[in-house]
Amino acid sequence: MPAVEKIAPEDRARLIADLDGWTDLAPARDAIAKTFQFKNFIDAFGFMSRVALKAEKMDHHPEWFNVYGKVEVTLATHDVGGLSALDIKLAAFMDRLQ
Ligand code: H2B
Repeated sequence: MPAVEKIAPEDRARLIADLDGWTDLAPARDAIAKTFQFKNFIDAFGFMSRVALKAEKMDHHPEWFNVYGKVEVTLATHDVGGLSALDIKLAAFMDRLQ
């Protein structure tokens, strides 16, 4: 049994709604996504650097794509093939940095 588990279907919508502006990608994919917009590359990269340190601590890593001040983030837990509490935790951390 994996250390983390998929979020139960009955909890999913509420947990995502409690975050700040994350989109549920289901049914296309069991994942959440958000685009962060910063005023320039340095601010975007600063955000990514802080998230990178947190991700390493959590051993839980984002999928992301950066162009100048824009950072497109997708969160999913590859080990369980879907969304877990780790994704919610990392998403909330990113929201606090915004
Ligand atoms: N990140 C994400 N997003 N999902 C995972 O399942 C995952 C991870 N697993 N980071 C971790 C690393 C695992 O591969 C290592 C071996 O602990």
